[in-house]
Amino acid sequence: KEIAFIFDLDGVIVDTAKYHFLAWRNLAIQLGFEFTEEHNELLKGVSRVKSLEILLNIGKVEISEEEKQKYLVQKNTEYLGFVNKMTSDEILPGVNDLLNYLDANKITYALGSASKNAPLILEKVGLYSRFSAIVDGNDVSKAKPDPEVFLIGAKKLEMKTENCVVVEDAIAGVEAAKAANMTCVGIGEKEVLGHADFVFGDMTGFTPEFLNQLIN
Ligand code: G16
Ligand code: MG
Repeated sequence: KEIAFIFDLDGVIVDTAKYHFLAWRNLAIQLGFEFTEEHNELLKGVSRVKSLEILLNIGKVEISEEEKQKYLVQKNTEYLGFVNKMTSDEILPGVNDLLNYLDANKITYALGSASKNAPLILEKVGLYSRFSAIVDGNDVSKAKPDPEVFLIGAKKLEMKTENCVVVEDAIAGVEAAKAANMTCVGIGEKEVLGHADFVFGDMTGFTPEFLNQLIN
């Protein structure tokens, strides 16, 4: 049957979570509290604005709207410093093989990311032109776990939702994919991404055997 893929970005194509972490942690230090890798888990797949809210909650810090805007710009500027140094070396293991397989089998794919920096990141790692469609944080009004990002992706690919396969590393993303009536492959731990239809530890889980099973 005809299928299409919709990929999340952070945690699936590249590991930008480590750069988000460094930038958020510096902001927390500046505001006088500790921000751990464990805290950072709460921000995965979550929008920038919502991430700041969660971070401020962790530090029990209350600030004005104006200051929030200032810190959002500051965090993103620092984050972009890391992004601008990214190269194709940062594409996660298994991704290139999978995209090559999809191209060879004429299976289209889109990006469905919460990040407003998604096009820049894809450009940096040399994958931008390979995607048939890109849906990012600038295109959606409702963040994951709302299915909007993946529904727009399916529309752009001109595919029925039930024929779309979403690849996601975040709980909110898996929920969004299932709410969109799509097949979901989780990348991470089974205990965490239990609602996904399949879960692999990393992107090398997409073996030719598994892909054949999905297509047929
Ligand atoms: C990514 C990250 C999130 C980040 C969000 C917004 O989402 O997982 O941690 O907060 O994008 O990023 P930005 O500040 O660049 O707009 P995804 O959906 O690609 O995993
Ligand atoms: Mg992600």
